Amino acid sequence: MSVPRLDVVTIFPDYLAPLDLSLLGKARTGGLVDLRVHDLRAQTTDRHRTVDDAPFGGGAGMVMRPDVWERAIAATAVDGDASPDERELVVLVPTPSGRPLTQAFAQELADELAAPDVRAVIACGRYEGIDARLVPALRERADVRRVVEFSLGDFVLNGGEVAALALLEAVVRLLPGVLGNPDSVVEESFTHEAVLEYPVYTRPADWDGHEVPPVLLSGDHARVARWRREQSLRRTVERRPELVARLDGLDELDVVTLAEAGVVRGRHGRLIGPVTIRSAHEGDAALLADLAATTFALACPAETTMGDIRAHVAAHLSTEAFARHLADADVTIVLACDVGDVPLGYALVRTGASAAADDGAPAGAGDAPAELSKCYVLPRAQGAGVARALVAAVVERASRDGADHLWLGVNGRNAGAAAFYARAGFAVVGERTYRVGEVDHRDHVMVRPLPAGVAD
Ligand code: JB8
Repeated sequence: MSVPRLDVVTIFPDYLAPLDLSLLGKARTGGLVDLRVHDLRAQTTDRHRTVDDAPFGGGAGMVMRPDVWERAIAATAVDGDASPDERELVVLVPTPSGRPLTQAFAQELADELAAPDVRAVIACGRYEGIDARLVPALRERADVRRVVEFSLGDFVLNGGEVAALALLEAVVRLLPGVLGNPDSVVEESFTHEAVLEYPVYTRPADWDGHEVPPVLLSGDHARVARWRREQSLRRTVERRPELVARLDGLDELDVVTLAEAGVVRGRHGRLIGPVTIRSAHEGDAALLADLAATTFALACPAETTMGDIRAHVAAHLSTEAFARHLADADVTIVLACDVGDVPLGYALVRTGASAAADDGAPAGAGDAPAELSKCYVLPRAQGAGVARALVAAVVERASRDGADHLWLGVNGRNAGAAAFYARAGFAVVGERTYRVGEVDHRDHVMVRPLPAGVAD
């Protein structure tokens, strides 16, 4: 019977001494894993045992030689054993430019290594890294199954040894028979879905006045489970908001917990948030043109032709048009973005003379108009309060700029949008014509008063 096998090649074998300790040490002495460490320099051929050389093209530091590395990786198969190890190789190369190490990848490797025909070699570089020809050359070898360059995260180590230790610890504990209690694996962060773990406590219940949350002393298992779930979700929103969009299998209580933490569901059930509202800046013209073309097309009545939509987009929603808006002191654009700064919607408001001069500006609504010229949200983020947040941001900015009322035109066929604006405090005061390409559309004109602005 073959035992899962992993070899580490390094110029600092002593760096991997911790592999003798704790769970990994026990797994090795218990025969659950065959873990071997090799000195790269054993494969050098010169008197000085050289593993590196100067970089072609110049620059700081030294680069590891590919020939020594290839010999060292191949030599792991004939490491003092009676017969060479014929298993296919998964070569793992720690590098800051590799793909981030995840629980899913650790599990994939553990599954692969539990099979009898695969083994792994971890190639720990130092200096400026290994000659870039090594990885593609390894991929061409018949005994190499795959090569994965991986990273622990967005920080830089002095070499791959610590990353190798981390990977080994993550993988070996998942190998069959290594952990006494496989339940503890199943319950952990990242195993099923990407939520962070809840906080844990032990005795004393009152430690110098620092008390354990009372629910944990209640003995009510359902309440304890609920509280832990809430803590997991809240932590995830706060510390790893980028994981939130991937959550699924949420129950109603989860949805309430998330809403309290600022995360809501969009119309298609996607989780949205935390959404940030920011003023658009000069660099956003192209992004705005993209967003505007998509949202405008989707907001047109169904019979609007592609030709008319294209003509309107080219004339009014180009990158150049948005660049002009962004440079115009009378125009304010606010963007709603998700945690990755990916735009979800935008609003454009005009103040000053151009807001009063626009076709359709209502008479008699006040002295200082602001026009909500555009307010659009991508379908996937609709129903999540994003438009409400955009209107609130526009109201705040227009009042600060001294406007006393906000008006807009909304397509007469778009009852949903008109109802939304009614909920946001707008009332219909008239009609106007709005030309899209070659076609005149009837718009409702709506107005709402603005609160007196707070001058800064
Ligand atoms: C030279 O930060 B790291 C890392 C850094 C390294 C090498 C390998 C990995 C080799 N510097 O993951």
